Parts: sequence; C-alpha cells; structure tokens
Amino acid sequence: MSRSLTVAAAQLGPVGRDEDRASVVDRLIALLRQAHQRGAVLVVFPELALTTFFPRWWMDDPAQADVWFETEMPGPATKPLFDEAARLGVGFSLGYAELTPDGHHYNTQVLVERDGSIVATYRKVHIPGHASHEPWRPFQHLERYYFEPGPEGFGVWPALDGQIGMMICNDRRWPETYRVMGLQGVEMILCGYNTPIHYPPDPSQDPLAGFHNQLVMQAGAYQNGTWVVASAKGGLEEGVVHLAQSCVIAPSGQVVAQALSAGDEVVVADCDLEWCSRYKDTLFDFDRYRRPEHYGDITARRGVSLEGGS
Ligand code: ING
Repeated sequence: MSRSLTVAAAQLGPVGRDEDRASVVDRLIALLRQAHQRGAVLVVFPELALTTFFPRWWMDDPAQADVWFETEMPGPATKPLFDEAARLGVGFSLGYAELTPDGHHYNTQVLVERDGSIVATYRKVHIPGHASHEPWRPFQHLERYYFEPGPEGFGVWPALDGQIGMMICNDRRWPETYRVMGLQGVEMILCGYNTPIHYPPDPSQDPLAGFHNQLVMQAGAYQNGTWVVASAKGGLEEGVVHLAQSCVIAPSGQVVAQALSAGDEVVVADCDLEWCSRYKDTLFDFDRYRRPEHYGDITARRGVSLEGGS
C-alpha cells in the first residue's frame, strides 16, 4: 500500500534589500501555482523567504532590523499567499523572521495545511554565526545578534496525511535535529536554508558547500527513515553568493530531485511515505536496536575539563 505525497521545494533566487513583501509574495504565489500545476499538494519555501538575508549586515541598533520581521502570520502582506494556497488546496511551509507580541525575535517556519489553517510554528534551535560586529569578515553572519534560539525544540505533527517535522538551515547540520524528530516518528522533514558559500572562519569549506549540504541531509534522512525536502534561497544576493541545490531526499538517503538553477525554481517529487517503514521497521528499528542505556550521558561533552579548555 502506498501513501504518496507529491511535494515541491520552491527555491527562491536572490531577494534584494529593497524588494518589498508584496513583490516577494507575488514570486511565492507564482511558484505555488507552478507546483500545483505539477501535482504538488505541499510546497516548501526557504528560510527567511520574505526578505533579503539581513543578518549579513551589522546595525548599531538591532531594532533597525525589525523592518524585516513579521508581527503576525498571516499578515496583510502574506494573506494573499495563504488565500491562494487554500483556494488551490495546497499546504506549505514558509520561513520568516518573527517578532512576537512580547518582544522575542525568532528565525521561524510555519506549517500550513491544505485548508489554509496553521498546523504548527517552529523556531530555529541552532543559531549559527556571531553576535557582535566582526569587521574582518567580507560579510557578517549575525544571526546570534538578531535571533534567539527557539524554546520549544523539534516537533512532529500530523499533517498532509503524514507525520511532518520542520528544521531551519543550520539545524540540518546537527544529527540531533533528525534523531529528535526520528524518535517522534517523523516521515518528512521540511527545511529551508540561506547558505553563503563562502565561510569566513574556514574558507577551505567553501568548495565543499554543496557536498556538506547533501551529506548531512542524506545521512539524517537515512538514519531516521524519513524524507527530507530542502528549499534554498540561492544565487548572488546583495553581493553574497548563496548555495542553491534545493532537493528532495528519500528515506534511503537517495537524492530523488534537485534544482538545476540558482533562481526561482520548483523541484517536484512523488514521495511514498510508506517508504519510511522500510527503514524504520528494519535497520533503524529504534526499539529493537537502539541502546540509549549504553550511550552514557549524551547531554554533556565527555573528556572536556569544565574548568575551561579541553
Ligand atoms: N546558514 C548557514 C548554514 O548553516 C553556514 C551558516 C554558512 C554554516 C556556511 C556553514 C557554512 O547553512 C544559516 N542560515 O544557518
């Protein structure tokens, strides 16, 4: 018996500093319609899809960046996207900068069902980069200045006739991300990312950006018997080249579809969610083979003196 879910990674090309929300939402709606025409019932948009990747810039007052945050979802600018998706009967996930009523700043992703209702909101846990101005860098990566880590951790929700999880960008590089959702029975993880190819702390990683991107998601998918749908904001955005290569990865770890460009592009795949049990019920049957009682204390780094230094 198959349980097919046709999904689309809706990759975005660059979003300029001065591109307004309405213009970006028009692009998102165009991608949504393309995906629907190709049979998709779920569309994954990138991290921080509504704006340029503003953490590349230092601002003396972080409140200056609030112009790039949403205070409601949907709000006036994003309601047209919600309305069109519901009209077409397509679910979606959307990454955006969230400013909560009580003043918290999160790097957030929302999961919306085919009827337009919000299923869940996930707030990025692994916040990369740095929290103060580092002029030595050709561009900043100030996510730790603009965002707090999400307090709720990783969840899995019944949606689109499956068990759906979410992760954002740097989350995909950490094995815990997949395992925490794997232990909750996740069948498809939706991921958006904005990944500059140049990594100033260690430029030797630059030529491996694409390899590392796929490595972590293929491993996470395979080791937890889940699909992964990854959607990039790619191309040359305000002087910084971002990795594209949006893709769909099967529970086997195989890449089943991938973007060909670094611009706005829809990547569609038919995903049989029953494929997950081929791995969850055999090689990665956690109840039968996983041995947490023999792992020791996995919450602490061992062999590191807590007095500082290792
Ligand atoms: N971006 C990057 C990511 O984890 C990064 C940060 C860039 C890490 C380059 C390593 C190399 O893909 C976000 N937004 O997390």
